[in-house]
Amino acid sequence: MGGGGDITPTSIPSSPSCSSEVPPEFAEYVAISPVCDDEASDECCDCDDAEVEALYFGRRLQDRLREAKDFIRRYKPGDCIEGAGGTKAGDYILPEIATLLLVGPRGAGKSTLVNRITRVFDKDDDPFAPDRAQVSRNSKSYGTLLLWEYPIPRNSTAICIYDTQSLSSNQQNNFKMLQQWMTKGISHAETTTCFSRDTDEGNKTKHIKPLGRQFSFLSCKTRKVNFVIFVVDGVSILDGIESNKKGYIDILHETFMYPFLSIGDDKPVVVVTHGDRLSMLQRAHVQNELAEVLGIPVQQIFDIPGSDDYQTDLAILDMLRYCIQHAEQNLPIKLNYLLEVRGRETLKNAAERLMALDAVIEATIIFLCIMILLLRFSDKLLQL
Ligand SMILES: Nc1nc2c(ncn2[C@@H]2O[C@H](COP(=O)(O)OP(=O)(O)OP(=O)(O)O)[C@@H](O)[C@H]2O)c(=O)[nH]1
Ligand SMILES: [Mg+2]
Repeated sequence: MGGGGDITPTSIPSSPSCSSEVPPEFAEYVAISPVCDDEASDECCDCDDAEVEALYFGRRLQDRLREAKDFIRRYKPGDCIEGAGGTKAGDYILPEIATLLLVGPRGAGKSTLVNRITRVFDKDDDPFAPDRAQVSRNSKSYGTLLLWEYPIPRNSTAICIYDTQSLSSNQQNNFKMLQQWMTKGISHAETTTCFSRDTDEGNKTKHIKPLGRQFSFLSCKTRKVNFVIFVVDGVSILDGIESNKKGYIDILHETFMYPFLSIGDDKPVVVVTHGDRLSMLQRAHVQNELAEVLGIPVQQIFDIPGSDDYQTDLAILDMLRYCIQHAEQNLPIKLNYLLEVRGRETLKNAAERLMALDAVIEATIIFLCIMILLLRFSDKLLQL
């Protein structure tokens, strides 16, 4: 799994003989050992070892998952501020809600990702809750048209993700649209009709405007984007590599490099979706290609398949944690803190200067004393 995930599942289904001790929800990660019989006592030992290993693996995964989920559930803005240089959360301008923005080409899986992220928490809260974001089921549908805020988990007041309309093939429009979102902020149910897809997708724009008006009664808070999640379709990337057609990758590269998408020095996190249509090898290939093209470490790229399993849940939680931690590392510091620090620094500098002056005065006095003593001594010598 990409990013922080380091657990490799076995795809072999578990057998009742060897998985009886393993929590059922982790059965899919359990390695299978041969069934024990009297003639193969050596294999029985292997079976025990494998069982213990599987149990340990399942427990470790369970612990990591619980810890990662708790982190997101308990999080409130300011929690990850490390206090470098003696700073504390109160010294920073904290967002009311940490705001993550999804950016990506058409059909990259942004809305699918919103639903997949939500499901991680719904499993505990409400397993039968319906999906939230509408996915574009086929090429004829318009895709997401409005900026839409989704608290994560559903009832959260600490983290929200914004689903957005897709990037278009017109890079000038993409530039203006993203620059506006990143510099002026974003708000729920906002349309971006001035950057609509009229140039490349004809009269679809007509459908955007009425929708925008429909939701205009909602006056929503404008949020500053705290971190960007760049969503890409792994299958399109692989197609591009294999057919040597660089179009998709070039647009990704150009967009990814827009300076305003970075928060401080941190470029967006990249999520590769593919809906389980790629093999492990192909996924690794796509991840390496992206790391090279975008100039980021593979740890910043999270491979999130469509499958509903615990390892994907962990990748999602790791990705969210990455965003939150990096967002907090770049929060602006309050002016009064700066003034306080500046004031303290100025005082310290003044004190240092005075100390230095003190040393000079001391040296001068000593020098003068020596001179006086020498003069007196020479006086006495002359008198003799
Ligand atoms: N790329 C991708 N598509 C998936 C995945 N899982 C399902 N799909 C299907 O791919 C289509 C596009 O998914 P969406 O999530 O609507 O894509 P989007 O990025 O929100 O697209 P726009 O709203 O048009 O920008 C849908 O038909 C999904 O059902 C996945 O993991 N990756
Ligand atoms: Mg969408």
